[in-house]
Amino acid sequence: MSDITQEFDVVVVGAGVSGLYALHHFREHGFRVHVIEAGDGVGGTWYWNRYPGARCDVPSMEYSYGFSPELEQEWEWTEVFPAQDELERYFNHVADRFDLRRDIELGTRVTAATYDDERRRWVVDTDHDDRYSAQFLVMATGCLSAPLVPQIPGRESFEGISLYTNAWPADPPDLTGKRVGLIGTGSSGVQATPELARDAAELFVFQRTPSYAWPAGNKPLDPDLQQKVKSQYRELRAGQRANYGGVVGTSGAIAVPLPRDVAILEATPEERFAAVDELGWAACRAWSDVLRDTEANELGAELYREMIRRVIEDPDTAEGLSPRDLPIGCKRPILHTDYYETFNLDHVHLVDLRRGGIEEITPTGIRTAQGEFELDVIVFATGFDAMTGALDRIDIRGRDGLRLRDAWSDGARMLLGVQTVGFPNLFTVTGPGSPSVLANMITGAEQHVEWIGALVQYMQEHGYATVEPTRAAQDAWVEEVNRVATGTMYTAPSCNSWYLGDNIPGKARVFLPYVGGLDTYIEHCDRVAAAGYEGFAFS
Ligand code: N01
Repeated sequence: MSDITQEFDVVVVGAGVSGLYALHHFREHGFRVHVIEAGDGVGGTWYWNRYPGARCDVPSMEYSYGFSPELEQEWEWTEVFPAQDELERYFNHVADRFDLRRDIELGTRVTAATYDDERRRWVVDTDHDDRYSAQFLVMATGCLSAPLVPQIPGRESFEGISLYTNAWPADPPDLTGKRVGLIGTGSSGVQATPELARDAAELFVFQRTPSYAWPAGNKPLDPDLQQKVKSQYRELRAGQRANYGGVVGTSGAIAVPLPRDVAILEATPEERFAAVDELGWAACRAWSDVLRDTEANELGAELYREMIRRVIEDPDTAEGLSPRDLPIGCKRPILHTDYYETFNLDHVHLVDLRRGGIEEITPTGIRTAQGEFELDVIVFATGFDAMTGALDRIDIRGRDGLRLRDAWSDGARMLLGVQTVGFPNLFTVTGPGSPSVLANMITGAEQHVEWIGALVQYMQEHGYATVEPTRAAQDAWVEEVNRVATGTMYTAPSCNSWYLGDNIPGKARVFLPYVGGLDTYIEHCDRVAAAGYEGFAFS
């Protein structure tokens, strides 16, 4: 191996939500920490995904760090659901406030990480030809950070402007008066649609699978409410960790209320449609059985489609936007502002690809089986190689040269989403097998970083140099992750999603996040720690 440029205690990969806190936390505990970040700025998701309309679906007062009461008090949020620019400012403020920048290397990509068994340290290579060594490697690489570029024939032949929601330029081109095509109607495409429609002369939304999306009800944050929440932050933070999704529901911001204690299978058609009159978009989920039973789910979906028919003026467009053959709850609910209403504008057109798919991208637009669309701009909102993609793209080699990619060829296997067998002292924050994308990411990331920090401290106290899971404990946790996912709509046969790796050709179909709830997950973690990190082997 060539020469090591610098030695650290901890190398952290990524300066997003998790990486920033990992740096702060480990540094506070006396470690020499170095963070490597591919972007030219901090904030991770909120640095890259700066497409128009990008907004968080967790209330701002909850989608914020809880580790510093001073930070909580001094930062002023402006909206119930924070937009990308506000979040980017927040993470930059955190970086300055806690003097984090001096240990962050921006604009640098980690290319490889190799475990040196003799020295019991990780060797980390970057695309700047640096080679660092560290006892601990923390992969704070994010769950949705490896962009998926769709393999549509002719993509590179397009002579207009190609834009990607997950790598939106800081200085974007003016779309005023342009003919814009948007491919993808997941969260990113749904959020971007109304904003793109604002500027474009014509907007064509190419939809392969319609989404289930609910109005966010976003609004300016009431200053009195902000003060009230600030006075109760300790209880709020405790409540988040004792909550299934890590969201207590401040600011009146519950767009998708919890179900009532009534089964839709027992309701008459009149009662079902009366719920639409009363609850609008929330009606479809307002029943105790909709997320548990596929027949009930289909009745709920019909109420959702009824809302589409009520909002969308053109019946053909309404039918095109209507999800069929996939259950409500197959993915985390999408929150939007005016998505459906946008399709009532004369210059906005749905291209329902179920009626004829994309055949190729040409120099002048998109050719589908339904005809050709002349475009000046194509926006790709086509998603990510989720959960494992960012790790896969680094050549990670553990004990005996084992490649992480090979170890996970049949699906990611981790203990509690923090460690995997064969990769000592390598930790992931919100990795596969943790609640991650199914809960408040900041709450989850803080809990993970603190739990990993306590584990490392335990090692120091006991004179251990390395830690990794036992195979038996890892297998048992993977089984538990599968057990709680079975029977949910997330794993219904008709649900194809990135949670299962379905969007990546050849990726093993394995449900990646832990769906048992952040609260239950934290109980598991606490139990393991209290039992001397049961299931982890030290040397
Ligand atoms: O990506 P996606 P995303 N031809 O994978 C379509 C989080 N997030 O960036 O469904 C045509 O969900 C694809 O079609 P299909 C959130 O967790 C949160 O939107 O595969 N279409 C789909 O419609 C979310 O789940 C927020 O049939 C193609 C779309 O592209 C996750 O990020 C905001 C195609 C991809 O949807 C990912 O969301 C944004 C092709 N070749 C993101 N390839 C918040 O609100 C793909 N598609 C917090």
